[in-house]
Amino acid sequence: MNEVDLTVHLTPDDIVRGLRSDVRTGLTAVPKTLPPKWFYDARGSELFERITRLPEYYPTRAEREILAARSSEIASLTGASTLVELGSGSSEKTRFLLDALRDKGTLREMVMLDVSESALREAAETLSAAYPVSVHGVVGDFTQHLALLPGSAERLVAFLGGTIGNLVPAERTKFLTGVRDVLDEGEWLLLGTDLVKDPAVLVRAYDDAAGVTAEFNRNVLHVLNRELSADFDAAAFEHVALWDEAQEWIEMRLRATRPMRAHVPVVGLTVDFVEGEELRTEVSAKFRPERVRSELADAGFELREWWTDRDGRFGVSLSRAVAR
Ligand code: SAH
Ligand code: AVI
Repeated sequence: MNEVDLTVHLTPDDIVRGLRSDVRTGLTAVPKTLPPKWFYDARGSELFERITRLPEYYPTRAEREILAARSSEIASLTGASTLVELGSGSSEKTRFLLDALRDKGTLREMVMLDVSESALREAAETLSAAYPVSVHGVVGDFTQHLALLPGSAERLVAFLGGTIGNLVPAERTKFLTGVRDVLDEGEWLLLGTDLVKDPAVLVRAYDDAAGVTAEFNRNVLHVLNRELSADFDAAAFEHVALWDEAQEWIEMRLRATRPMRAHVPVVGLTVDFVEGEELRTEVSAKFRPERVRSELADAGFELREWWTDRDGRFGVSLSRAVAR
């Protein structure tokens, strides 16, 4: 096995500090909100992996179909020697890219960044055992730590799964500009984006019959209870997934089924919910191809290829960093 080196830009202390700050801001706001990155402790990462195998959750299968069909073309076009994956999770689909880059003979190193240390360690060890390249795992936040990523030209940054949709538009602009800033002209971005479609299909994907997404959603409250000694009664919140037609995003919320008071002693906060009150935990934006192209262009990327799965549910774009 090649060596796995792990760099930690988010220590457990940093994580608790960040969580405290987001809780203070989000749970005193009207309406209440929490950022989705707090879903992903070890249990949340496992629940997400279960989501990817649900019959209703098509994005993972659709993106896998595209990567299986196009990775060899991606390897030929980019000739990348460093593959950088952001929000890498299990990096399961990434193997198509790694296989193709290895077969081309260009691949030298893999850098993977995720906020979830457990998911990152497991994936880094698996990839390191399977590929003859150096694997660098970075525990970090892709909205904060892009400038600290290792890796040398020619780089291909992959941001898969549709995770860009979990950022609101202003965050997306900042994120894409941040990625552009760390790349040299001519380097590459491979971006997975879920596409606008029949709202019934979308809502089913975020409200599955087995209740796995509901458990994933409630997991954020378990994280608050553990990390901040809070006392949320997670079972008393019901999972809500709705389609926001105007914003073209799915919104996940947790709805209080009765009046509740929760304490978050670590931040000295008492949080009251009236019956039916909702806490927004995630947006998952769905895209039209023109929007992907224009957001990329605004950040300094030129779209070179656009692929969808056979059913047109999911899009993967390959774009190149250009002069700004
Ligand atoms: N790319 C994988 C996983 C998607 S799930 C796939 O396509 O299946 C989203 C991943 O992003 C999770 O592993 C989660 O831990 C990570 N993540 C979420 N917010 C993050 C952030 N702000 N910084 C870094 N990683 C983040
Ligand atoms: C990681 N991200 C792209 C997933 C999504 O579809 O927005 C997270 C998720 N939320 C509910 N199900 C899956």
